[in-house]
Amino acid sequence: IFVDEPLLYDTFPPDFIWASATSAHQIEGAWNVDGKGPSIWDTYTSQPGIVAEGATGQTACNSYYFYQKDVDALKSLNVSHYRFSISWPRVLPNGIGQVNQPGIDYYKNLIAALKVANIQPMVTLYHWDLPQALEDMGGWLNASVADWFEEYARLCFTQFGDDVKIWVTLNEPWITAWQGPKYGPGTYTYQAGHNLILAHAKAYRLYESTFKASQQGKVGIALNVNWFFPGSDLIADKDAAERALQFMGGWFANPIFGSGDYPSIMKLKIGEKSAQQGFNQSRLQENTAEQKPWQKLLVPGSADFLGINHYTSSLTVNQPSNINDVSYESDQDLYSYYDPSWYGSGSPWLKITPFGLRNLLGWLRDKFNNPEMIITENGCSDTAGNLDDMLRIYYYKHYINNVLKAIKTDGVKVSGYTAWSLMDNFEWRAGYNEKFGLFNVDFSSPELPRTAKASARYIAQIIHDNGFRSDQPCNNYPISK
Ligand code: PNW
Repeated sequence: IFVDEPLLYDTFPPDFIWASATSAHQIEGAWNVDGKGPSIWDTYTSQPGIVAEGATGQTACNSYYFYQKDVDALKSLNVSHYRFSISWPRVLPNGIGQVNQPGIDYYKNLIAALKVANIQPMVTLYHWDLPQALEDMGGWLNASVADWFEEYARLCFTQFGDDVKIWVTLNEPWITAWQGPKYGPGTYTYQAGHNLILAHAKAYRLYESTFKASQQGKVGIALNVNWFFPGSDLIADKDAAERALQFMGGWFANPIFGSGDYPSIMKLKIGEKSAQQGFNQSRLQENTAEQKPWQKLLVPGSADFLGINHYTSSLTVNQPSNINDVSYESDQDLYSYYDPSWYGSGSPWLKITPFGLRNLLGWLRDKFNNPEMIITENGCSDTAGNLDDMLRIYYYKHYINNVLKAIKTDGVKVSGYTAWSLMDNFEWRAGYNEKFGLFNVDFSSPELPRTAKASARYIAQIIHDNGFRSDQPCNNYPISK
């Protein structure tokens, strides 16, 4: 299972979506100009000792001013789409209420520049930069957050919906609920998850009722799901790998794309543990009266496509945890690790396991009735940012080929692929040390020039060919200026 089969030389379906991606906080800079309100990441990075080397997103790639450079870079990739995100506090400085016109203008200008380049926008509403004003009111734990998000979504659909035909409501709610601002062990995590699902569903239903007929777009959500191989052939370890998938992907996918409820294994595990731990109801908060309306009406079927952010795999074994440890991790009773033979990357959590993506796509096809899927992120980091990035070419070659096999051999409905990222950028807590770009950004120069890496040329060729030609060696993308 750890060895790649030979490459499949074939093409993707016609009209396949080819994209590259960024997010607002990771590239825009201009964090406090033209009326933008602060986001939780502006606050977070201003505290010492949080982000590597005290890095911030205050300037980043300065795309607020240099967006034309981004469009030029995208053009050279031959992409049909650009996945970017809107900064909620740039258009609504307080999260709700007063609209910031310069923020609206910025995204209108970006969309206009894309139009000139014949590139379609694929727009994420929320890529982690919550307005600080909303965080001050409890953020994703406040029961009103779904209504705040709906108001923000309404503004974006109204302002940009004539030009945007693919919307992603939330990027990786799993991160927001669990890893982002740690909302507390094992209870707040699920409460935030619950509110995130509601927020997504409200935005979807708003689009469906008010905008879809005239704007004719699609609305989905981007879930990050790793692949988990069983660490052995023992039934207990196979069950543990399945459990890991359900806790990571099923948590959000099952309410939206599946039964409408949380995965039964989550209900069972969290329910049992909560009882043993003395809680008077499950920390997952399922089956409460207040939850019923969304289960029945709002959430099931609230997406036109399933966005998948996928990077890596791990091996998983069953491992009962200490019952006194109240946490999302411990609820799963498992242990995950990496096979030492897997190639690494610039990020400790990212091992190069292209075969995992094909397994994951098959699993999602089976669990969620073969939904339309778009790979909304896939990519690889290094720390050097070198232009002759053979590792990234290897990564893209094999991951994209596994997507092709999933479509052509396994009958999975994948309608698009998005490379993360267009350019080196602010990689959250890793600062500028972990570089995912197809384009290098020289952060020491005030002009922040974007320079194509070899992988940019490789991807441009794949997109040009709409797949893999047999006469296409992977070492044929020299650095030329
Ligand atoms: C994504 N995992 O997060 C984010 O959407 C991007 O903003 C980010 O720059 C990119 O990955 C690279 O880190 C991830 O658990 C979160 O494997 C979690 C995982 C992968 C990616």
